[in-house]
This record gives sequence, C-alpha cells and structure tokens, in this order.
Amino acid sequence: MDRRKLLKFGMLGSVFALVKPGSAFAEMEEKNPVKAVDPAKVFPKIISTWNHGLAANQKAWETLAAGGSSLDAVEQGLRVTEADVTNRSVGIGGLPDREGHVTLDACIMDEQGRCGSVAFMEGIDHPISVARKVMESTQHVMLVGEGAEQFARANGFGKIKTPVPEAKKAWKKWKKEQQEIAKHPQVNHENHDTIGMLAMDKNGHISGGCTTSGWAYKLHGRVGDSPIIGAGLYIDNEIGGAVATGLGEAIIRVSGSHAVVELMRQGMPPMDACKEVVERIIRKNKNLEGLQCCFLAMDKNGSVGSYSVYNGFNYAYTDANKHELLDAHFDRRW
Ligand code: SD4
Repeated sequence: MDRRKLLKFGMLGSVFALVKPGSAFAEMEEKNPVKAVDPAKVFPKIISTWNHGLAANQKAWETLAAGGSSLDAVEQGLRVTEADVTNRSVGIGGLPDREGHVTLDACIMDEQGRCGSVAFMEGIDHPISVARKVMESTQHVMLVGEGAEQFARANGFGKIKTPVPEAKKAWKKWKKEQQEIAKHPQVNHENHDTIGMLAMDKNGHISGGCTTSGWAYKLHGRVGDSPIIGAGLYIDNEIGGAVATGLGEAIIRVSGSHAVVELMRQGMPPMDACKEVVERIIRKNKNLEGLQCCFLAMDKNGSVGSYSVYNGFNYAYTDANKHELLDAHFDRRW
C-alpha cells in the first residue's frame, strides 16, 4: 500500500476508535446465550485468505467506515478480488476446468444465519453478489449451473468473457503438457488462491463469504468446498465464523468450517479449533502429498486464528491499528 493509502487507512481507523456501543449491541447481548462482547473493546476487524486479501480487506474496511454492515463489507471486499483479471483463482481471471470453461463458486452468510450460494456458474460477473441475491430474494440457499446463470441474468448481473487470454494460454499449455493434475493436485503452492473473508462490524456482528474459480483444470462439473455452507464457510454469530481454502474435497469430507465453529462453541480458541480440524483431515487421508487445506477463524471476542496442513498459507488481518499479512500455523513443511 502506498503512503497516501496508508494515511487514508489510518484515518478510517480513528473513525472506528470513536465508535460507541449502540442499541443493536444491547439487543444482541440480551438475546445472545453466549456473553456478547462490548464492541467498544472489539474494534471492527476483517480477516481474509492469502495476500490478495489485503486489497479486499481495504475495501471491506472502507465499507464498514462508510456505515456498511459486516455483510456489505464482505461482499464489497470480495468483489475486488473477483474483478482482478490477474488473479488466476478467483472471478474473471480464474483458470478454466479441463475443458476450457471457467466455472465460478461463491457463498455468503450473515449474522442472522442467512446464507446464499452459487456454484458451477459460468460467464457471470461477481458470483459473491449473485450469492447474496439468492440469499436475499429467494427462498433457496443454493443455485447451480445454468439455473444460477439464468437467475443472475434476470437480476441484471453483467456477463463476463472467460477465460481471459492469459488463463486460456495457461490452459492450452497445460493441455499440451498433459499434466495429471487430478492425480497430483497442486494447490496453494503459489501465494494466490480462493478468497474467504470474515468481517466483524462495530456491533460485533460477524458475516463471511468465499469465492473461487476452484481447482484449476478440474473435471467439468466439479464443485469444491467454497460454495458449500458448512464446508467452505460457516457463521454462527453467537460463536464466530470460519472459512477454508485448499483442496475442497478434503474440506467437504469433514464439513470443515462448520466443525471449526462447533469446536469454538465448545470453548476452543480459533487457532486450536482450526488445528483440530486440520488434524482430523490429516488422520483421514493416508496420502498427504499435495493435500493442502487451511482454515481461518474468528470468534465472538474478536480473536482470530488459522492453521494449515503445510506451511505457506497466509492471511490478511485488518483492524483499526493494523493492516498486515500474517502467516498461519501449520502441521508440516512441504
Ligand atoms: C476448491 N477450495 O475449489 C477451493 C479452491 C482452493 O486451492 O482453495 N483451491 O477446492
């Protein structure tokens, strides 16, 4: 971030430092079985996966500063990554499946436990916003494929042309080399991947979202953990939230993000809860070659933590005083 942006960021931070508890907090405290946290002590905060999370967090922070909810912050933040044509794992710039189609997955969940999701959606701008639209204007949670595309078009979402030329070039190269990616998944070696985000607003409300183009060169029709509520994302505003990145199949098998939240409900700090689920994945998979999975969690007190199978996973952390990239704890080295 350049100096001007940092300065702007610092000013936004001081806006939040002045925030006083509002009536929404009092109401939440009354209803909440777990002791609610005084938001005067827990500044708004945002965490998101990978280094692309820094730009997404910045937008999310600005959204909170402008009076947006944690849900608005998550949506606006994730849209930044989705619109980045240089990002090969999220949104418009994503890599295609083995047949050359870029199919996008996303989900969103708010502090009321409402959620929306789209999967296997092609050629539509901003899956995270389509997921929010599913949540807010239908009786359903999840729309997939052609149905999701039809819904998006009917609701005015723009079309995008995918793959972008660079992603198409990479796909052609892959085809030529006949790499057996399905046998040896190459996830998370590079520092860019799915983006998952958790945001807590000034009222202590937590929302989250997750958006991805999924596993590069996957089978046509494959859907990973990212759009699946409970696997790629889970929020329970009484407890906290969790998001996942990495090999979706392994994450789905343990209902990863839901498991993290349930462990926090039992009293585990976020990092320990993430670690326990990672260890569960390790126990259940004999062959860990290339099996990178990472969880990122935030509890109701604003504590955050993360844990991954292998080293190399990092996440963006933003509050009124900090805007930085942090390394996750891990079980083993590549
Ligand atoms: C998936 N979890 O589709 C996503 C993508 C990812 O490393 O994070 N890949 O499985």
